[in-house]
Amino acid sequence: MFNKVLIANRGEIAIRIIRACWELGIKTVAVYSEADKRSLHVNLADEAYYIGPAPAPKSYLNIDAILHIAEKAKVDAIHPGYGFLAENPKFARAVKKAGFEFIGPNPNAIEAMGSKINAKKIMKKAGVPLIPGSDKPIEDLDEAIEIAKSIGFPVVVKASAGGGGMGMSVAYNEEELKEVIESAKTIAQNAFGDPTVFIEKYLENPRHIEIQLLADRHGNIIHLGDRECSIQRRHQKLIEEAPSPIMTEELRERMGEAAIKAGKAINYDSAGTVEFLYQDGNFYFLEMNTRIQVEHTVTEMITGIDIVKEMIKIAAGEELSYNQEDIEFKGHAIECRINAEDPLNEFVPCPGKIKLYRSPGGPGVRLDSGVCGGAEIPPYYDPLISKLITYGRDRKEAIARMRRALKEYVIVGVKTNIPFHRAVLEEEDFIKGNINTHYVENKFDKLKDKIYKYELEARDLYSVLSERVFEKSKVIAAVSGGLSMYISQIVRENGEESPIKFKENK
Ligand code: MV4
Repeated sequence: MFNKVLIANRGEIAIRIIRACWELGIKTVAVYSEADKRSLHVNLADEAYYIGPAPAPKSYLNIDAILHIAEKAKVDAIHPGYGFLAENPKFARAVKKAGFEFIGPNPNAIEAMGSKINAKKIMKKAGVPLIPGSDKPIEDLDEAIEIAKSIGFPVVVKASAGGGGMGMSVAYNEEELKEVIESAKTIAQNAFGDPTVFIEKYLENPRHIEIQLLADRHGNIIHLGDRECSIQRRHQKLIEEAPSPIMTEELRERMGEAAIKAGKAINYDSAGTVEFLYQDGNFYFLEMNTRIQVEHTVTEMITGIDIVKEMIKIAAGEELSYNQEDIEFKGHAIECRINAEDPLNEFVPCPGKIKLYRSPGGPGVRLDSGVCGGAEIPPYYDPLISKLITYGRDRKEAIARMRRALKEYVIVGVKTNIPFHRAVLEEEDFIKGNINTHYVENKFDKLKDKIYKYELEARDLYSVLSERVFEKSKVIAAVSGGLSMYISQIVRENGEESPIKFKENK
């Protein structure tokens, strides 16, 4: 096993990896940018080294700077986390070339899944179900029209170098297809430096369901079941759960088998995820993520397996210590991504200083947080503050615990999407499990009022907790928002006479 690991990432995932290392008796090395000098991951790690200015290209994407620290700190391996350099085959190769182990899959597997056309070709050969369409680049318009007619409109034109939703446009007829192809090529060239596009049947109301894989470097591969990831906005996932509300044992077996075929086809050898679109009883390969994912937590809760520890053990050359029959799925888990953003203002990021922080806890609650009170959410990176995960014996209990935990969670100083989550967790179709990838856009008008109500409650808390203003109207607003506990507590601390009478709770 490794003696020391460098974590080439920041925030909650850096902390998640530190925790896995500590449990395995491994020392940890953090790296940080100018913006993260006082971040929690730096504070927690056994050692921490500055790698450059705040913008990611100068720090967390700076391969030379990271390898220089790896040498200086004498680490054995590097974990890339997610985002940044996690799916960059050049980085994985450079890490190995410099003599360190890369805690992730072999670089060829990363590279093979980087091109979406190439991924489709491999999966077709492996017998993984694909969305009808071309597995070749679109050369000219006539060819595209021919394919579109044979699979039927609507169709979608996608960038081969894309992924995660970038460079996708839908056409409902021939005229639209003409316009879309040229613009898709231009967008693909500008965004990825590669104008290659391909065409697929457009599924109008799919669910996004993915399968977690674990594969070792000895040819063993298993799946850890499914996750439902349909609650997203502009390709940013907001809520994930395991299992999917529509999952049956039979469907999980079929999807798991398809995912294992996908993994075997590229000699996969780490934790990875195969994404599927599901519609009308059928599922289709979408893409494969060759990294640890944000939402791995919900799978950990229902399987009892520590996926990050497994990744590290696999990279150290260990064999998987269980096979498929040993994997049991128990209960239900939900994850809410807590972001510093303003849901009522187009979800714009809201970086800033957290003035007051109170984390939820209690039965069935897990909080993977990158912050503590006084922390700064920098404007340079994604605005994820933490991941709140609840577990229950069934979905109903997981939802009840999430609603309760969101109510306990206090973050003062930056706007957060907690009010959004509270609104969704009370919405009828979400509760019924009636969701697809369009849920947030379709339901937003219905959710607005409730988001606003919970924002007001949060705002009252702000005035009560941080300013300690006891203007009568504010206190009454706060009390009506259910905050009398805080007020009475602060009033007592300040030795002041409360402007209103509190009921004695006996
Ligand atoms: C699709 C699709 C419908 N039909 N492909 C978006 C992310 C990118 N990797 C693939 N995506 C989609 N591909 C066909 N043929 C709908 C989406 C899609 C989506 C997929 C997963 C999760 C959220 C999504 C949101 C919008 C569109």
